[in-house]
Amino acid sequence: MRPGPPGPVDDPRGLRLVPGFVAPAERQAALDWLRGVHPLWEQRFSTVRPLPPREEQRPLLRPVYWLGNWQFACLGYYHPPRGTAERCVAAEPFPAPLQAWVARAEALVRRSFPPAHVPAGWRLNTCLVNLYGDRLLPGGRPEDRARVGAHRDFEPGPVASVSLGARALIQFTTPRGEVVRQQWLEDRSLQLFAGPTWKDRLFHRVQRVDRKGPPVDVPLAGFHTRRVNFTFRCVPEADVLPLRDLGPQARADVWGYVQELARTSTFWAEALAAAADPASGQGQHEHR
Ligand SMILES: O=C(O)CCC(=O)C(=O)O
Repeated sequence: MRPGPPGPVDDPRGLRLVPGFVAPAERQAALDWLRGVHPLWEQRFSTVRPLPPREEQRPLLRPVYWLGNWQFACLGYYHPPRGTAERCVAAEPFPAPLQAWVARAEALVRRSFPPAHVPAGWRLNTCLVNLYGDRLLPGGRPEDRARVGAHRDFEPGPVASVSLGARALIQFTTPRGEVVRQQWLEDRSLQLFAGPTWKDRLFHRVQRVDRKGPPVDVPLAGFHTRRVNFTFRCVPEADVLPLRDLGPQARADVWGYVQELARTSTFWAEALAAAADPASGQGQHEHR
């Protein structure tokens, strides 16, 4: 495969780009919702146990927010077949504007791709909200953080990715790093990818995000956002645990983050209270 031109792509083997998928009023409603939550700037590894060999602690490139279940970086993300236990912590449900996208995206997936690409029980029950932009260094100098390295998404079945704000250049690459397709993800677009070629064999990465584009007004301390991406995936329900059911190690790893979330989220405040309740027999960990 050779690099393709930027622009709409329809490949029945598992790639579909839908410009204008999000209506302007939905865009506004999604950004209004985002302004009311508290994205986290996670550390890549646990802050309460030794680092893995040859790794250095580092913050993620960007603030994130998860819905459906939260895959804390320090728990190692969802990575079947072996990395499924204690990776996904039950999180807030999707707000109304995102529910509407999910219903339409699921229907489009079933219309666009072969049934073999859609596992039994597949539904988009998980969303990673990525904020792309500049970290503001002391003195206000911006440091561009708007990229994602090459990776695969390991959740089973198709992935649906909604973009708001400045356009991003996404590239699909072979395991050896050759670019086989690149395309711009514009404001209000949807990208679907699925199947053995586009989702399972190829990697994808965000190479850069334009400096100019339709603004996304999401005020965050120390960060200037110019693009928001909502990546919807499917995690089997059996692999999603309420906070209170995490074992002591995983609970200690995420406790500080959950305390931070609980300051502005009723869902997380209740999860924290349920997990900290001595009647649950698990006690409380204060460590951050
Ligand atoms: O921002 C994007 O368009 C892609 C995000 C992504 O690759 C991911 O969240 O796994």
